[in-house]
Amino acid sequence: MSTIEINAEPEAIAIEIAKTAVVMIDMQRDFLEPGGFGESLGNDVSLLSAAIEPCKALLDAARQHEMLVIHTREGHLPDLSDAHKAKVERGDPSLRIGQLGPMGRILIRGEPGQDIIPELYPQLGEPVIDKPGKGAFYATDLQSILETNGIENLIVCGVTTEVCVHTTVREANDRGYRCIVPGDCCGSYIPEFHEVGLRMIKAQSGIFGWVTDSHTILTAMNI
Ligand code: TIU
Repeated sequence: MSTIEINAEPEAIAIEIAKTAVVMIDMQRDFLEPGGFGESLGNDVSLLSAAIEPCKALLDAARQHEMLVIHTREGHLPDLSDAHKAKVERGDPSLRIGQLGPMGRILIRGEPGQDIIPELYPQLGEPVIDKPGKGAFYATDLQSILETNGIENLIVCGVTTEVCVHTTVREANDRGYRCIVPGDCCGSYIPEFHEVGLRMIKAQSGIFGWVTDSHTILTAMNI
């Protein structure tokens, strides 16, 4: 049973590797590549690419340590029966969820754009959770997967910092999980929100969790 200590803010945290999962939030083509949902909302998607290499390094280390790795994908059923009207109705009508774009129907399960980017593609056996909401716990099996695997701590990476990463960290916090967020493994279309989002997690004695970076985690893992 190996325990590591990760230097973090507001303070270092000791975690048992076997009780810790890496959760990759929504590293999908729809958010990171041109022509997808992220761009349809008026964003510069190139701002998210800096997170890819740190995520890859962390994924490699987690796999080497046989940690549980979980991937999530935001997306909806082809008939949109799991998409609230209030969500679908936003943005340019020709570019909304379910409309046809260069990577298939925007944010629809099974379409090329909804899949995870090739650089961070899941390996066989790693759970991939399709989620209709911003949080990874809402209307998914995430909690039961974590419970089945005896997980107590989450290393939460992905995009975007202030939307799906933050919502998931808040949901996880209320369910009793310790959340560690490596800031360089996250990204936002709005750099200011990325910075403030991280500050919000670690403020007030770590009100939602701990903030660190990928190098510090890799060092703690002796990689
Ligand atoms: N995955 C995720 O964060 N979904 C979003 O819609 N994010 C935005 O920042 N728009």
